[in-house]
Amino acid sequence: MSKTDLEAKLEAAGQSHLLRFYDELPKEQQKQLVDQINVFDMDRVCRVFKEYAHVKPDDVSKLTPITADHYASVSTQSKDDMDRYWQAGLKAIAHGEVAVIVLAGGQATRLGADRPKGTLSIGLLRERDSLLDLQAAQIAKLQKIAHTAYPDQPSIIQWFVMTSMVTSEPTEAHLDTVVLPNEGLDRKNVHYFSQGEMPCFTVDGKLMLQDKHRLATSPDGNGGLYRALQPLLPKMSELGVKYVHVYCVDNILCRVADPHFIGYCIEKNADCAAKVVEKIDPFEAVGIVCAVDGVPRVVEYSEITPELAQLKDSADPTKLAFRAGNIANHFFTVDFLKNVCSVALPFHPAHKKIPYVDDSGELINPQKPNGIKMEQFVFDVFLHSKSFYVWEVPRDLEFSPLKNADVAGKDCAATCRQDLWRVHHHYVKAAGGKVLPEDNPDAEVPFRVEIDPSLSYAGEDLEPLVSGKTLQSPLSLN
Ligand code: UD2
Repeated sequence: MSKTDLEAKLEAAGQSHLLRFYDELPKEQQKQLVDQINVFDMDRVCRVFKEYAHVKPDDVSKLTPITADHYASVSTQSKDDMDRYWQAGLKAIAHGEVAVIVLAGGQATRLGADRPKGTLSIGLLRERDSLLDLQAAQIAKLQKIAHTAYPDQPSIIQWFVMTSMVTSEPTEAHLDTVVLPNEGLDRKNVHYFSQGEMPCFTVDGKLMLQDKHRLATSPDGNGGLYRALQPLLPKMSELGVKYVHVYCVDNILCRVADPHFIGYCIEKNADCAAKVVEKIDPFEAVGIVCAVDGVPRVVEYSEITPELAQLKDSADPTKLAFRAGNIANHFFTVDFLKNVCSVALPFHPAHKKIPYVDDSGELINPQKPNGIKMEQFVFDVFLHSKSFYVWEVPRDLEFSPLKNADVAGKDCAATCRQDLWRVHHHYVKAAGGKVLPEDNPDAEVPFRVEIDPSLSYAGEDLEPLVSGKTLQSPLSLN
């Protein structure tokens, strides 16, 4: 596109300011700027801003909790139910019908790390202790469990890794050089793909420059999954995949390809499902899974009103009315994904601090939010579901996300470690073992107990190792 055509295009979109440094740029940078502007469909991104930048408050009068016939809690399932779900999930895994997608494109700004969350060492006893290491080890273990149960079946879980421009290189390098070779996964069953970017906007809708020759952009939200996944759906079908477990890279207690969850969804013939934990704190940073006129949706924590967040259940005032806490852990059938991957999802504005160059060309690092990022949310496809289900799990066993730096004191590497050690200590005790506390006064927690995923996926099969024994913390079972 010639410069004059570009000027006309930007003029029409009210974005001519993007070329204000153009004439002083070296040729190479002029080309970089033009190429980047051309990556975006200027009409689309400006239309997105106009339509979604100023969130209209939800009409919450019509919100209702998910009805009991589409909601199950692990705490109320019989052992037979759980075993039946486990077997159904394991059978699907054995037959190669289950894929997992890890959402790993987030910028992790709250964490302030210089590497993507999934690649960071969490500080566990285990030598390779990134979140992606643990997830790979779980996949390898589940494949082995499935193969033992169904020796004549492939028992391969295809792992799709969604990254973004900012996370793809370090994430893929970490997987290729450290994780896959050491956790026993075959690279050919791992598929990398990158989500899209969206430009950042000032509050009055002007695109921002982060350099004289570069637009300020951000990943387009975890709902960018669908646009990015669409080209991979034929491959998923060719591989025999029918069910997909989508999970966040940042939850250290995530049960990857959870056979209980998948088996429940298969038995209910769900096309779409959400794993939730009971929300206790009205202001916890989780969305709430609910419905409007019977149509499922999630109200995100960044968009819920204080009234709705604090509303008590009239049947039980000790509980929140809307307590199905979304943990961004979802089940989809491939058929459902084929239906929704081409659907235009809404965007959600996030007011953030966005570094930019001012009119003098100086880089400004703002101290308070100065711009808007436009993101799509992965759960905004729920309204297209014809058979939506919710599976509630115990928070203390399955949810401990890495969101913040340790200084925050919650949802950080320290709480992730402590929650994992607490859960694994619980597994050892449940299997009849006893662990003596650390005699080290400086120990972070009195019990550091780690069960390697290669030994046990979710605390099963530990009796032979620990029953009747007294073991000493720090304890690493592998
Ligand atoms: C997400 C959920 C929230 C709750 C919370 C629990 C959404 C929209 N919100 O909020 O309801 O479940 O998690 O921890 O799901 N990601 C991408 N690309 C992006 C942005 C995020 O892959 O463009 C990934 C990110 O790497 C992470 C996950 O999505 O694995 C959640 O992202 P987040 O931490 O930004 O979401 P959060 O905590 O605001």
